[in-house]
Amino acid sequence: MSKRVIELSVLVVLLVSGLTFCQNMDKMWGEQVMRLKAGDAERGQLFEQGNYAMFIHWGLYSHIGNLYKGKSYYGIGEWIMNRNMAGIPIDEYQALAADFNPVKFNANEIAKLARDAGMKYIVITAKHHDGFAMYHSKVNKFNIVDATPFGRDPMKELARACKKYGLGLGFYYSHNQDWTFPGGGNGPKTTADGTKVDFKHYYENKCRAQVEEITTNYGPIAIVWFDTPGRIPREYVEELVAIVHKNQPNALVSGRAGYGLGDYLSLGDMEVPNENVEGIWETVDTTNDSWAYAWYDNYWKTPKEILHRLVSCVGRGGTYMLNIGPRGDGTVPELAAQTLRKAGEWITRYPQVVYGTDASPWKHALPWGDVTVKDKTLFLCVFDMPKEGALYLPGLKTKVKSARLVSKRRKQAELKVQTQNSWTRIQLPARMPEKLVPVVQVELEAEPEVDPCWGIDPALETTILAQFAKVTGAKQESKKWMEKFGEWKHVVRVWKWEPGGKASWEVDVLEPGYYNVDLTYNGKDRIVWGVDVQGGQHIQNQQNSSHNYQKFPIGWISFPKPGRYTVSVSCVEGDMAEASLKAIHLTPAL
Ligand code: H79
Repeated sequence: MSKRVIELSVLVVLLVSGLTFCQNMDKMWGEQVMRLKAGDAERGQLFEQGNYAMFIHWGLYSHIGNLYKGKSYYGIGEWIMNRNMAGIPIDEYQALAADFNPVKFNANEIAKLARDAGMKYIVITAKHHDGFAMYHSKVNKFNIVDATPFGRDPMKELARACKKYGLGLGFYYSHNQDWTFPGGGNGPKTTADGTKVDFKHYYENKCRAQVEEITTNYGPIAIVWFDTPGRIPREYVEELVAIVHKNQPNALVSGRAGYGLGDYLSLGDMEVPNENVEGIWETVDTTNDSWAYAWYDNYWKTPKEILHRLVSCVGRGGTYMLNIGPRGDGTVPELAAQTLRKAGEWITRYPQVVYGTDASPWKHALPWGDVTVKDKTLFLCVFDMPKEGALYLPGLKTKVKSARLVSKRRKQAELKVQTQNSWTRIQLPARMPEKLVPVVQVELEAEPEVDPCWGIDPALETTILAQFAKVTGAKQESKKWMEKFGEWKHVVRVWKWEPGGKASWEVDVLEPGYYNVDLTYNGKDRIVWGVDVQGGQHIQNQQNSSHNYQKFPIGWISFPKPGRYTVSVSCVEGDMAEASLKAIHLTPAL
C-alpha cells in the first residue's frame, strides 16, 4: 500500500483553501468532505496507479449537438433542454429518441483511443440529468434500446471493449436530477395522469433500480460517478452508496454522491487547482469547451495543454479525467481523437512521470513547468523552455545526486548541477531531442524537502497568484463564474481594498536587478496600483481595466541584492471595491 493511501486513513480532507465558495455551486455539488477509510484502500488504488482517465458525455442530447430547430445554443450540450438553453418541453425531447440512431458507435475504437491516449479507465454517462438511459434498462423505457431505432446496448459493447483493452469502466449516473421522470430533481411534479408525486416516487421507481442495474449487468465497475446531489435527502444517498458497495466492492463512489459519503473529493468542473490538495481527489475537464457534443465547439486543448493540465493535477496530488463528447452518430470528433493521441504518445515516452507518482514538494507550478515525484526522484516537466537553457529550482533543501534528461532510447549524459544560495541550477543541453515537453529526472539523496518561499526566476516570468498572498485590509475570496452557460472558471481574487490594504508575498531573488511588474486584474474604469518592495522601492501607475481578467504592465522595480524580500500590491485610487487582483508577474528586465 502506498504512502498516500495510508495517509488517507487518518486524513479528513477539506476543500482546497478554506476560502468561500459560490453558494449555489456548493448546493449543486454537495458537501465535499471526503475520507477514504483504511479498509477501502484497495479501492483507492484505481487513482493511485491510474491518474488519467477518459470521461464521456454521450446521450440523446448528443443527437442535438446544440443546434435545435435551426438555432445554435452556446454552452454545455447536455443541458440543451434547460430553459436557459433551448427550453425543450419534456414530450418534445422524449420524441427525439425516435431519430437517435448512432449506428457508427464503435466501442472498440473508443476504448483503443483511451488506451492510446494513456488513460486507465473510462467513465461514461449511463444517465444524465435528462433521464435518458444509454443502456438497456428494464425498469424504464426511456432508454437507448427501447426508445430508439438503434436497438443496441452500447454500454454492453463498451464493457467488453474496456476488458479487451485493459481499461476500467465506470458509469456516470445523475442520481438527484432527472428532468423527465416525475418526482426527479428539477423534473415534472406530477405523473402523466396528473397525480402529484415527490422525489420518493422517482427514487423508488427509477433511480434505485437503475443503480442496481448498472452495478450488476456490466461486469466489474471501477467507479460510479454520481453528480449534483442538490437537495437529495441523506438516506437515499446512503442507500445508493450501499448498493454500489454491495454489488461492486472495488468500485469507487464519486465525491459528488453528497453528504461526504463518496470515497474521494471531486473538485469543481474544469478546475485544475493551483495548490496541492491532500487526499484522493480528481479534476474533471473537457477536450474542448462543452461536455456533450456541440457542433460549433472547435476550441480543442492542444496536446501540450492536455499534458500541462494532466501534469498539474498529478503534481498537485490528484487525478485528471478528461472528457470527449461523441456525436449523435456515435463517432468521436477527429480533432479530439488526434489531440488525445498526440498527448498519449508523450505519456508512452514518459509513463514513469505520470503513473503512480506523487505531488510536487513545491506545492504549486514553477515558472518553467511542473514537478511530479517518485520517492527520491523528481520529474521536472518543462512546459516553457528558458531561453538561456538552464532550469532554476528555488529552495530545494535536499542534495542532488544527479540530473539527466529522460529518454526511452538511451541513457542521457548527466547535466551540470550548481547550487547558489538557496537555488539549484540545472544546465540543459543546447539541443533538446524532445520537442513537446522535455523531462529532466533528478535523483536526490533523500525524499525532497523544499523551502516554501516563492522564487523569482532569473530567466523567465514568475507568476504568483493572489491566492497565495497574505492579505490585510482587503478581501481574499474564491470566485466561480460561467464563461458560457455551464462552463466554469475559477479564480481566487483580492478585492474590496481599504486604504492601506495589501496583498503580500515573500520572495527569494537569485539575480539582483530590475524586474518588470505586470498585474492581472479586473475592475471598473482606470485604477492606480502600487507595488512595494519592503525596505526598498515603491512604484505606482494607472492603467485601464476590463470586466474580465487581463494583464497590465505597471513598471520596473529593483531588487538590489540577492535574497529575501516581501513584495506587496495595494490599490491606490479608483473603484477600490471592484478592483480584483488575480496575480503579480515579475520578469527580469535589466
Ligand atoms: O456532466 C457535466 C455537467 O452537466 C454537470 N457536471 C459535469 C460533469 C453539472 N450539472 N450541473 N452542474 C454541473 C452545475 C451547473 C449549474 C448550473 Fe445552473 C447550470 C448553473 C447554471 C446552469 C442550475 C441551473 C443553476 C442555475 C441554473
